[in-house]
Amino acid sequence: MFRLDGKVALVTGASYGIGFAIAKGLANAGAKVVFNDIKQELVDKGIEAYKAEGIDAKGYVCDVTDEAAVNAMVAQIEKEVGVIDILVNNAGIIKRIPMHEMSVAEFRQVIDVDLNAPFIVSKAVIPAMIKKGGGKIINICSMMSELGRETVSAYAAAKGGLKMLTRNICSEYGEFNIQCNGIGPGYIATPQTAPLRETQPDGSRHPFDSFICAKTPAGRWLDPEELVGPAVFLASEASNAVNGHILYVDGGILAYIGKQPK
Ligand code: NAP
Ligand code: GCO
Repeated sequence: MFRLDGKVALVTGASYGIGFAIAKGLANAGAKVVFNDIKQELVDKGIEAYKAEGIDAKGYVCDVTDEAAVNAMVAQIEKEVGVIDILVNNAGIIKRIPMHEMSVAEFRQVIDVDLNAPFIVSKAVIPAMIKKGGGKIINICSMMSELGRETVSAYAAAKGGLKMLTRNICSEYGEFNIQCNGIGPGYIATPQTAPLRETQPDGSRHPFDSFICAKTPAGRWLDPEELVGPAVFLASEASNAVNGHILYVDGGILAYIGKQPK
């Protein structure tokens, strides 16, 4: 029941990072994977990276905030590959700026990519999923779907909204056998979090690096590959009775008060 043979899976923003790891995992479970990125050079690099893993993925250049481009990409995928059975809304950005210093334009940009885009892409794939008799939508949420922290006001607002968009798609389309769930990763070692792990000029660890390890029971950053099992589960028929759920893959961060400083 964890196999995805015969299914078409679209993972947005999946040239690298979490999206790439999840797409690879879905492919290894049998899915035909398609992905998009903003830049052709990244799509090309992504295709090479998938090929190096023995995966024949199809890549499309598309900015997920551009509704016309998304609709055109989905139509092209349906024509060239098939109806999208599994959508992973992964593409996302973050801006780490104190709220009182963040411009409205910067706030809007994060909301656009992290919240409006999952709406746009989900809206584009749902009609064909209904016609086909069902589908799976997986939204990549965050610790910030539950918690706030300094400098990430736009991101937390977007990811909190994405949690509720997930629940609303579940509510509105469950009757059409569409399951919409979220994955809430903890702190994952990817380019997005690289600035939080940089070695300091004096050779010490970034303060945030030490902080997150103290907040994670296992005392470490998580790897993108550790999201693959949860993603395959939520993409497969094994989760047909799971709907509107945010599966936190955080190593226990949300359950833990944090390690007492020595
Ligand atoms: P990442 O390394 O920054 O990768 C993000 C991907 O999204 C990139 O391929 C990026 O492409 C693409 N993207 C950004 N804006 C796009 C747009 N408008 N249209 C199409 N593609 C776009 O981030 P990540 O760490 O893999 O994170 C992936 C997702 O997981 C995000 O939603 C993030 O919020 C979420 N997340 C990350 C963590 C973590 O600790 N890393 C934890 C929880 C949740 P470009 O390079 O062309 O911009
Ligand atoms: C940050 C991090 C986090 C992670 C992730 C945690 O600056 O706090 O980037 O936001 O990306 O979302 O779940």
